[in-house]
Amino acid sequence: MNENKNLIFYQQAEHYTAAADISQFPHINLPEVCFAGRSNVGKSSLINSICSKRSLARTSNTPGRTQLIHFYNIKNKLFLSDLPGYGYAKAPKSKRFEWIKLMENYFKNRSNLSRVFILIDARRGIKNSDHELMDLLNVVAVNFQCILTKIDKISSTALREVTASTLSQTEKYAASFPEILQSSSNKKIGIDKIHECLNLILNINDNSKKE
Ligand SMILES: Nc1nc2c(ncn2[C@@H]2O[C@H](COP(=O)(O)OP(=O)(O)OP(=O)(O)O)[C@@H](O)[C@H]2O)c(=O)[nH]1
Ligand SMILES: [Mg+2]
Repeated sequence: MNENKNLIFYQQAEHYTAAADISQFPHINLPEVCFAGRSNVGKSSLINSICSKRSLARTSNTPGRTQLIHFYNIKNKLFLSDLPGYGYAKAPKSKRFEWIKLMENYFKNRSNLSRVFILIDARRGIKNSDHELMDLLNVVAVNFQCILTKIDKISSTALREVTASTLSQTEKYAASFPEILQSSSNKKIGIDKIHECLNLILNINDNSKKE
């Protein structure tokens, strides 16, 4: 698909439902990818950029804004899900426990999940809480790929360094993808590359249905 076709396709994303627990997860037989990461890393903004819709997913300056799992349906072909952020130091313990339970249920029960995108703030790099998620994904054998976000905020040298360090810290995980993506939702950088990754996931699923 060329980028124009991508834009037309991804723009047709619609909010499908939001889930506070496993009983509210939608039962669908479509490939799904999710966007995970620390609070405020830019998950909801990236979903808006991918779908070139300004306010499809709610974004905020306040960390921990997205507390439910939000599901987005793209033309009954692909689901995107926006996960609540983790690693917010001021979150009460009870909230953190709820988050862990929700995530475990999500990753263990979404058999249609094709890939987890773990968003990492390019200015900060990988944190312990990201490693905790990677450990969990490794155990449940769900593939993940890192996307460095907010790259408009750093120099090209710093971007090279954080990309290399992210790669070297994720290589040890069997479930990790060896390519680190980079994005800026503000400057619309890296979105076409993410479209191509999503298209590949769609094609793989289409072909496996034909076989
Ligand atoms: N400079 C810059 N700021 C960004 C970018 N992406 C997001 N932001 C800002 O970062 C803040 C958080 O963005 P969100 O998309 O709400 O982050 P989130 O990961 O969904 O946050 P939670 O739902 O709280 O976990 C907002 O103020 C955004 O405007 C980016 O690419 N560049
Ligand atoms: Mg959010």
